[in-house]
Amino acid sequence: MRQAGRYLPQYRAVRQKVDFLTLCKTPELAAQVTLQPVDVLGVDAAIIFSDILLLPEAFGMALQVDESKGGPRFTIPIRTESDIDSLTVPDPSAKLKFLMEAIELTKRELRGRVPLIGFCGSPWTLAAYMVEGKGTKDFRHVKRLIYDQSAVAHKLLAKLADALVFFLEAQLAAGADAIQIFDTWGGILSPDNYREFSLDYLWKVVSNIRRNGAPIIVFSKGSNECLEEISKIGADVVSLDWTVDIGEARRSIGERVALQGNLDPSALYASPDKIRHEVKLILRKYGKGSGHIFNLGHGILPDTPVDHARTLVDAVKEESVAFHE
Ligand code: 1CP
Repeated sequence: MRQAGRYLPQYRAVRQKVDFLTLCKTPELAAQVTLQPVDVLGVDAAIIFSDILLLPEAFGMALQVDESKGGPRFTIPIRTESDIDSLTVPDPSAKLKFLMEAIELTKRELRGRVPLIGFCGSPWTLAAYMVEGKGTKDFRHVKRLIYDQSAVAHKLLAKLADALVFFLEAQLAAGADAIQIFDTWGGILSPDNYREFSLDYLWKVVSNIRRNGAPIIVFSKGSNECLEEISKIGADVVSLDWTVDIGEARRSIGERVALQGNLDPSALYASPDKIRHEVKLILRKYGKGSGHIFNLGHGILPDTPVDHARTLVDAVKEESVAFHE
C-alpha cells in the first residue's frame, strides 16, 4: 500500500526536483520510483507509480496538487447532470499514454524480478473525489447526490465503470501482471448504499474486463460488513483493512478468494521487536496454507522510519517460512 512516497529518502530526492504530477507523467521517473521499494525494501511485487485521480483528469477535469493545501484536488468539481454529460470516456492509449509507457518501461527494468501491479480507484471512490473536488470530512456533496438525485449518481458511476474497463485493459496490455482496485471511500456508505453505489459497479468492472487470467485485487476500506458479498464479485483477492480479524475473514470467505493484509500502518511506529510480534500474530491468525498476501491494511504513513518498513518485509519473509516449517 503506497510503497513509494514521502517515507522513502530516495523518493523525496526525486520529488525535490519535480512536482507530483510531473513525476506521474514522466515515464522514466515513474519507473524509477516504482522500483525504489523493490530495491530498498525487498517487497515481492511492485505497484506502478501513478495516482487514482489521473483517470478523472483524463476525463477533462483540471487536477491540481497544492502542497500547502495538502493532497490533490479538482479545481472545478462536478455537481450537476450536465457536468456529468459533458464528461467523455477517455481513450487510455491517448490520454494516459504516459502511464502505459511507465508500465512498459518498469516491466523492462524489472526483468521479471517481481510482478508489477497496475491499479485504479473504484467507480464510487473516483465519483466521491470528482463530486467533492478533494478528500473531505463528511463527503456531503456526493452523499447529497446519491440521496437527492440517485439517477444522476448512477449515470456518473456507469460512465466511470465503462472507463475503468478500458483503462485496466490498457494497463494489462502494457504489461501489468495484476490489478488492484482501491475503493478507499466504500466505508462511508451504509451497507445498502454500499451495495447500490459501490459494489454493483465494482462487480461491473471486474466482470467486464478481458484479463486473460490476470488476478484482480479489490480493497474496499471500511466495508467489512459486506465482505461476504465483496468476495462474490469475481475478484481473486480481497484486501482487508486492519479493523477485521484476518482469521475470521478466512473462515468466512477464504475458500473463495485469497486475502491481502492487514497490519495497521501505525504498527510501523513500534520497535522492530514489536513489529515482528505483530507480523507473527497476523500469520498465526490466518493460519497455515496458501492464499495470504501479507500487506498493510492501508497506505504507509509518511513519517514511517524506513528501517521499520524493512523490518516488516524481513519479518514477513522469515516468519512465514518459520511458521510453515
Ligand atoms: O509526493 C507526495 O507527497 C505524493 C503523495 C502521493 C503518492 C506517493 C499521492 C498523492 N499519490 C501517491 C501515489 C499513489 N497513490 C500510488 C502509487 C503506488 C504506490 O507507491 O503504492 C497509489 C496506489 C495511489 C492510490 C491513491 N491515490 C488512492 C487509493 C489508495 C489509498 O491511499 O486509499 C487515493 C485515495 C489517492 C488519492 C491521493 N493521492 C495523493 C494523496 C495525498 C491522496 C489522498 C487525497 C485525499 O483523500 O485527501
